[in-house]
Amino acid sequence: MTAGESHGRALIGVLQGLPAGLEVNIDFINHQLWRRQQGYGRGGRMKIETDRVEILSGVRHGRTLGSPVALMVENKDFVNWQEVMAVEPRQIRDEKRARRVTRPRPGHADLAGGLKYNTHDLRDILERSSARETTMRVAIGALAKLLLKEFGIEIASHVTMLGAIPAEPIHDASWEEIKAISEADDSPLRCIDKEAEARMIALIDEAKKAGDTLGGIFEVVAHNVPPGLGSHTHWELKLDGRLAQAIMSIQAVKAVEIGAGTMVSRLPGSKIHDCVGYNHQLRRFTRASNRAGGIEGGMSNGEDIRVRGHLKPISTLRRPLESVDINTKEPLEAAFERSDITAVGAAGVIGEAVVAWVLADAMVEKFGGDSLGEMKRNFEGYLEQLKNY
Ligand code: EPS
Repeated sequence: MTAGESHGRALIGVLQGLPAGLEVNIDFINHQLWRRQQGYGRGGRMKIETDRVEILSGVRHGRTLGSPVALMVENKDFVNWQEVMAVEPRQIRDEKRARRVTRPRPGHADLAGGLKYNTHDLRDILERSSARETTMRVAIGALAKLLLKEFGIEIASHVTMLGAIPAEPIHDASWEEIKAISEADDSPLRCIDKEAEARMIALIDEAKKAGDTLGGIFEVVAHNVPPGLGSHTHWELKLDGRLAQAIMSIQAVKAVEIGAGTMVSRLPGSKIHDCVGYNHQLRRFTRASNRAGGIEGGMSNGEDIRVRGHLKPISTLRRPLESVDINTKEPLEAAFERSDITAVGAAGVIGEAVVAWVLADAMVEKFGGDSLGEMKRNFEGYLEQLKNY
């Protein structure tokens, strides 16, 4: 569960279900928060915020207790918004200082939310629909990553497209290449193809000049995932369905692909399915390719899980689009205060966090246990079962 408004006092998260005894490295969580704030094309807000997590419960002497973990990240910008975001009844008489929003941005939650929640100040909607909320999902995802690491599972991401500029090769990048670029903290967009990245940066600069915004595609890869997470037995247990929901829930994502994704409808079966082999030395099944993206029948199959999110351009444009004032119904340009040009670089880090959450959830579901030691015993027993299969 997460809570918090973009310019409110803080972002809050409560995470239930971690086993007791997991080592919690706060520097690791803060580093994930820092990674989310990077990426060429972010706006002025990122200069104000330096996100740092505070753990309020569920951890003692550096380890989880098995009780709910409560987390908080303060919004530094809150000091500039105390009146506008006050919990107390409205005190502001001056309409300008109240900073009401009445001109919905096409593409944003503003109008649909205003209609649904019956509010004539669209700030009531934008404050929570803002992608600022993903800060807490990254903090929680960092804890999920720490749990997964205990089982050798790693997660990385990279940018595969910005605007209409693709990185080559999109489908062939190896785990080692993706991990290296994902951990390259000085990389402006975490794109493996440096030539394409230079053109992406030039495109962002052009969009900035034009008062426009850009979308793109990020890919998240989970490595060393055991086969058998998720289940074919019921629709809501399917791992691909759970991952798709998690990725789609990231602000501005309009499409999700797994493995070969949209290619699967174009090619015959002989060109899509991953032929099965067996490595006698390692006592494990192998695949000649990974177009399934590590998932078959709603279950992990032991190959890398590869999932991509397609982002639309950010809906806050410095050169605003046509809209209508919700009170007067007169045509007026949409509202603009401040915006990023693109958040594709950050979205990959958020994608890692939500994938980590889904996988950690599936791991706890399969291997259970109140303590990390118990969960590990269950996991090792399962690995034995796989070897003897
Ligand atoms: C956002 C608008 C911008 C972004 C924000 C998401 O914030 P502001 O309105 O304060 O300029 O910077 O993203 C973050 C604050 C963040 O931490 O990612 C929006 O409307 O979604």
